[in-house]
Amino acid sequence: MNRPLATAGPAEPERVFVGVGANLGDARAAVGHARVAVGALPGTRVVAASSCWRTAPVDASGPDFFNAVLELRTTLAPRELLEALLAIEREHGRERPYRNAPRTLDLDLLLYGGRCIDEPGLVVPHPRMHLRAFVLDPLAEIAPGLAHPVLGPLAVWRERITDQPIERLT
Ligand code: PH2
Ligand code: MG
Ligand code: MG
Repeated sequence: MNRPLATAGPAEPERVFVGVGANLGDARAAVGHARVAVGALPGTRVVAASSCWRTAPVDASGPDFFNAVLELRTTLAPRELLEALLAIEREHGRERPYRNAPRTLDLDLLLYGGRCIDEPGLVVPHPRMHLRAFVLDPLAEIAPGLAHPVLGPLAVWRERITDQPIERLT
């Protein structure tokens, strides 16, 4: 009997959200380039992109960040998509000298449909997404009313955050 490969993607495209961040080099340009690069991945379309937001570092040092969120439809499996995002980061010169170091580009898999995944190197939903205004505000722009598959409506989590300066750029 033919069994599907463990790496096989979904037959129908999944609704996926990816967080984009950068605070090193031409960080604002990198956020725009990321949208193009993600949209060029096989089996993948960017169906919505938030504004670019300027945000103060959270649990990190260095310059302010530029952040955005992309909504995709993709037939890439979660692990395939993760590897592809890491490859785009590397193409943008991403280095990891220490945890939360300033970076030329960070692409985080936030939500993959309603799935919960907890594997080495691949945790979805992103474990801190509900605690970060730099994720929740861009996400609410393109997907108002969205609920986390375990933690519920994300707007409720956003209301609890009062100490993370963030500004939408036009
Ligand atoms: N990413 C982090 C840690 N802190 N702070 C802001 N403002 N934006 C980020 O993208 C960010 C952060 C870890 O990836
Ligand atoms: Mg990150
Ligand atoms: Mg990351």
